[in-house]
Amino acid sequence: MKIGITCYPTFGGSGVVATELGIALARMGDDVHFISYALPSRLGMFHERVHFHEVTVTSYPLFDPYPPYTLALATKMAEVAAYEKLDVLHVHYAIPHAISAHLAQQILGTSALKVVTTLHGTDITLVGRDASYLPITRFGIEISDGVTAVSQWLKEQTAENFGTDKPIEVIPNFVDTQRFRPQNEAFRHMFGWTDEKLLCHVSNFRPVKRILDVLAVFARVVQVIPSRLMMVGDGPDRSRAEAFCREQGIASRVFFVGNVPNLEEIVGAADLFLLPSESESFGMAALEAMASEVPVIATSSGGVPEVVTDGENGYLLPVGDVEGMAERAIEILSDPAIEHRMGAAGRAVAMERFDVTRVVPRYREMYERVIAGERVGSS
Ligand code: GMT
Repeated sequence: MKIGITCYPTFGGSGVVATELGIALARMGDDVHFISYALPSRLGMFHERVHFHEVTVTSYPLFDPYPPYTLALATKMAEVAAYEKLDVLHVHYAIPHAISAHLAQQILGTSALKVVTTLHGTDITLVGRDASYLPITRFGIEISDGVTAVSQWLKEQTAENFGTDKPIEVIPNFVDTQRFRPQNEAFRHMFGWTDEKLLCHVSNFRPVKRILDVLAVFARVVQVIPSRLMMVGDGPDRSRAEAFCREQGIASRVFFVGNVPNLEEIVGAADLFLLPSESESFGMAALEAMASEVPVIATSSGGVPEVVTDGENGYLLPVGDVEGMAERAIEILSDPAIEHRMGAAGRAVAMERFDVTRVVPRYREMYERVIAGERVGSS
C-alpha cells in the first residue's frame, strides 16, 4: 500500500504517533510518504520505504504575517499523491491537515485518494472548540473518509463538542515494547546514581501538562526519599519551572534535559513517572513509562484511565492534588515490592493491549476498508 502521512513534525504526541506509525508500516512492507514542513523529530533513521516531502511556503509581502501553509500543504499533498500514486492520506491532528487533504482530493478531482483523519486531543478539546476553528474542524471531520480517535473518551468528546454523528473508530496509541523496556543499569551507572530514586516527567511543557505540579510533588518526595527528577522535553512553561525549582531549593536535584534522543534510556531507568495533566486524551508518555516497567502517577483526566489502572500499574488522582500524588509517590518509592509489582503490571498491559504489532495492523485494516468504500467506525 502507498500511504501519505501528514503531522506536526515537532515534539508533540500526535507527531510522535504519526512518525512511529509510518516507521512501523514501512517495516511491515508499505511505502510511506511523510508530507510536512520539516522532518518529523522522531524520524531519525533512514528506511528505504520511508520518504519525506517538505512543504515550502513561498513568502510574499502580501502574505505577511500569515503565509498560507494550509494551501501549500494541499498543493504538496496533491502533487505527491499524483506522482507516488498514493492510496490513502492519513492526517494526524484535524486542523488544518484534514482540510488540506480534502483540498488535495478536490485538486486531483478524484475520490480515489482516500483521507483518514486521526484526532489526538487538543485538536478537539482546546483548539477545535475555539469559535474561530469549530466549524472548520467539524467540516474536516465530516468530509474525511475515515476518522479515528486515540481513546473512547476523545471519541465521546468529539461527538459532544461538535454535535457530529460521524462514525469514529477508536484506535489507541501504541508503543514499541522492544525499545521501551527496563534499562536501569546502563543509564544509572552513567550518572553514578545507583543509590537514589529517580522520578521522571516527559512532555512539551505546555500549561495543560501542569509541570509545576510535577515539581511540587517532587519537592515533597525529596524531603522523605533521597531522589532526583528528570524533566524531559521543553516548552513554554520551562522558565517558570526552573524559577520554581530555585525558589524551592530543589534545583540541584532536578534535571531539565530537553528533547533527548535517548528517551527510552531515561524513562527506562526511572522508578516513577509523573503525569499530572489538566487534560490528556491518551497519555502517550505514560504508556512509554508503563512499557518500561515504571509505575505511573497521573491525573484521572480524559482518556488516561483507559491506559493507567488505579492501584494496579500506578495511581490516578484528581487534577491539582499534589499532596495526594506525593503521598502515593512516597508509598511506591519506599517499598520495592510495590514498585516492582506496579511496574511489571504496567509492562504486561503495554504488551498485551498497546504493543505496536497489535495496534498498527488495525490502522492498515482501516485503510483497506476505506479504500474499498466500506463504512468505518461506529457512531
Ligand atoms: O497537546 C499535546 O500535549 C500534544 C498533543 C498532540 O496532539 O501533539 O498530544 C495529544 O496527542 C497524544 C498522542 O495521541 C496523546 O497521547 C496526548 O494525550 C494528547 N494530549 C492532550 O490531550 C493534551
